[in-house]
Amino acid sequence: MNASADDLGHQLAAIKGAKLVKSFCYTCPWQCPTEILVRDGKVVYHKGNPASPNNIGSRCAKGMASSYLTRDPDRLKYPMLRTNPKGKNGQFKRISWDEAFTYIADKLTAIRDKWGPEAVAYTCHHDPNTIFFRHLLGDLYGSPNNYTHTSGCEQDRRAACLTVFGHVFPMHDFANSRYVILWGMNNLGANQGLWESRALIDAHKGGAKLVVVDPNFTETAQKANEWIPIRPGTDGSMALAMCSVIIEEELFDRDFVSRYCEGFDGFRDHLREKGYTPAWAEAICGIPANTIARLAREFAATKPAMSAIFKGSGYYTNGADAARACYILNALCGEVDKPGNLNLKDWAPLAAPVLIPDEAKTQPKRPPLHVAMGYPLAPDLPNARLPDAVIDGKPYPVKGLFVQSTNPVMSDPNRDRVQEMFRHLELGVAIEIFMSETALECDIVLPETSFYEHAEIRNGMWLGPEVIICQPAVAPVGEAKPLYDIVKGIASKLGWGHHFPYEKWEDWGELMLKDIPITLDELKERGFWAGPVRYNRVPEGLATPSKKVEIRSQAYADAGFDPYPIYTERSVLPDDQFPLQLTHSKLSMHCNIVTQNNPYLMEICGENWVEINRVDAQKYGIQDDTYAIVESPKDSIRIKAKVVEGLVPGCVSVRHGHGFGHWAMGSVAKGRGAHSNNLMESHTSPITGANCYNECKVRVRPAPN
Ligand SMILES: Nc1nc2c(c(=O)[nH]1)N[C@H]1C(S)=C(S)[C@@H](COP(=O)(O)OP(=O)(O)OC[C@H]3O[C@@H](n4cnc5c(=O)[nH]c(N)nc54)[C@H](O)[C@@H]3O)O[C@H]1N2
Ligand SMILES: Nc1nc2c(c(=O)[nH]1)N[C@H]1C(S)=C(S)[C@@H](COP(=O)(O)OP(=O)(O)OC[C@H]3O[C@@H](n4cnc5c(=O)[nH]c(N)nc54)[C@H](O)[C@@H]3O)O[C@H]1N2
Ligand code: SF4
Ligand SMILES: [Mo]
Repeated sequence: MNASADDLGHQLAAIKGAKLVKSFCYTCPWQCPTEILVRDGKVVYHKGNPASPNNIGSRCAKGMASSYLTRDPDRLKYPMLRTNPKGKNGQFKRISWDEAFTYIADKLTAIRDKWGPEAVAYTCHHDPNTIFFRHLLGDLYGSPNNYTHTSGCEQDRRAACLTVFGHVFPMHDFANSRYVILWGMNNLGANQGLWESRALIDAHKGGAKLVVVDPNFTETAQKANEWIPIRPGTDGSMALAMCSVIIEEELFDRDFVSRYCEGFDGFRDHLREKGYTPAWAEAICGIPANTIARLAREFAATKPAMSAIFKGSGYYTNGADAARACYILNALCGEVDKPGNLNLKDWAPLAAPVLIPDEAKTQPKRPPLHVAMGYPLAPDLPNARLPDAVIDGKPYPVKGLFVQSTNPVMSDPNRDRVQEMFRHLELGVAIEIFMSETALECDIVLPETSFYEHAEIRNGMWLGPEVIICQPAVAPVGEAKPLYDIVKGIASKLGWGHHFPYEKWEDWGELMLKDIPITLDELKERGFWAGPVRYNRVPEGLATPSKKVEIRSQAYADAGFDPYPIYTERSVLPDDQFPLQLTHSKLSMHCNIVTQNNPYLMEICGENWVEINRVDAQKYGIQDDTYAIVESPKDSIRIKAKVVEGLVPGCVSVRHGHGFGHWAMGSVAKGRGAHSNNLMESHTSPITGANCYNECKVRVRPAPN
């Protein structure tokens, strides 16, 4: 802990005559602990919490610009009810919260009576306080369909990590690593934890080798020792070939694989039978066989090492096994959960904020949607298949949908189909801070408070177990309510109000901390609780079915897939008509589609763009910094083009975040940039149900003036 830096917050508060509130940022999902200075009900300053090991006082530009949320005139202020028929852009009238709760409760009752509780689903991205909805819709109402957004994000990696290591979200102990391979992970552009970005830079400066496998010369690739410009959707071939080199040249950790891994011998035979050699992979991924073999040897010889993946290869239908192969590389070399490896972090044992007795719970009669849809290995709802349930009743009808902090009309593939989905609902509820494109498709829109206005207690995303707290720093905008009060309001109308007995947030806050060695008052004062960082959990037994690292997965076999990772070709390949592969990446100055109404960030980055290699640009007549038409068999967009050297020829990369012309979120965002998610169809990974945004072929031409 840095005591003098910690005092700075208090000193500043004293100077400014302000109140200091320890909280966290939720502009992106990595939740940096913060210190907010408030005077006369306004945020006058905010910074990272320097005592927290999570971000060590750092914040990024997106976080620093975020307090604009508390004064953005475009924020939703009142509950709104739709007044015009669906199929058109929604028109809404202001209603009271009481009317909103009654409306939702009546619809929920009608849907349950006619279709059963399984016909209501809940999805969110950021999951602030979602746990309250799980108690209401899951425990009491009886819907098994309480989901987050993972199929749009790291679904393949998550499924792979659960399968191989029995862990849902590993941390990256870059600080102690000597050799890091990042497969399509751009930590220095699309930051994940800021402590991870720092540790990656420090380790690299200290001599650790950094290899970035990515079709794009990303911010992280630019800092790396080696950039491996892989062809899109082919990582599985390269990773499997590296596994083969490590096994055939006997570079693996014999003791580790024999003690702690399931299926090593079978994997060796599998690689031989399939012929997964570097020469075979070269023809697929475009990386020379001797480079693949050299990287495999270096990786096996350097300790500690880490092969890490997030979602770079996850936007293709073959991404699931690519992620498994990337993780198995670690297992072969005995590089699991030791210092410098992927860390199978401990979670803080937070308790439930409300206590629902078993006799009050309703058991669903149908399996959760992802299982009924045929994706038993999916860690989360296959979002691109949700329209099938709503529009076509497959695998069973869904009639009610809550979307909280998620904007699937903008974020899921095939916008047409997502919009169509909302038009078939009997109850569409958006819980939002803006009148988003998705909110415009709903029946009822509820204004939620932002993370500056409500409380939350949750696990942090740091190496050790960590509890972080968000505290209300300023008054809600308009009549916006926190989720815990929205849930309580709906529950009361359904006769379940007594299960949500809290009068103030501290009442449930105390309950959540019952197994954590810190009181609520101490947590409010410090802003976080951090437990010890642990390593070497493999010998204790993992949370996989065999308790071992699973190179061979029986769960895969049971679901009808190969128990070992295989390479299959992705689904949509460029052709004469549409010769380019569409790929996506994030913008460093924005987070997804959350920040485009922020005038400070828009001044730095006012629109998104498509990157194209110089060779392709010349071929198709595209000039740097001019507008181009990117066209797929399904739709086309007009977007600013950037001509670059560092992108694998034959593909284009759209920076995701802006667009949809009449973008609904607010006056600053409106009409700026282009939205690419209607270019693709609703492709889904057959194993994990991941959204496959990059299964799309396109052509480009200069845009007419
Ligand atoms: N600044 C900023 N930070 C963010 C976000 C943001 O929008 N902006 N979003 C947050 C969120 S929700 C997330 S999930 C994370 C995302 O963090 P990252 O996953 O690191 O971010 P992306 O830019 O989506 O990176 C995907 C990369 O995969 C590459 N890629 C595409 N196809 C392939 C392939 O076939 N193989 C390989 N190896 N690479 C491929 C792309 O070129 C791109 O560089 O960032 C978080 N942080
Ligand atoms: N083409 C393409 N598509 C992508 C991606 C890509 O790289 N390319 N990235 C994918 C990834 S990694 C992800 S994670 C998903 C994310 O997609 P989504 O699940 O849609 O999540 P976000 O984009 O983070 O935010 C969605 C909404 O949350 C609202 N919001 C922000 N803060 C709050 C709050 O405190 N409360 C409430 N109620 N609402 C709030 C914002 O107004 C916004 O409308 O998109 C995916 N879609
Ligand atoms: S990394 Fe994410 S949570 Fe941290 S300051 Fe930036 S936007 Fe906020
Ligand atoms: Mo994400």
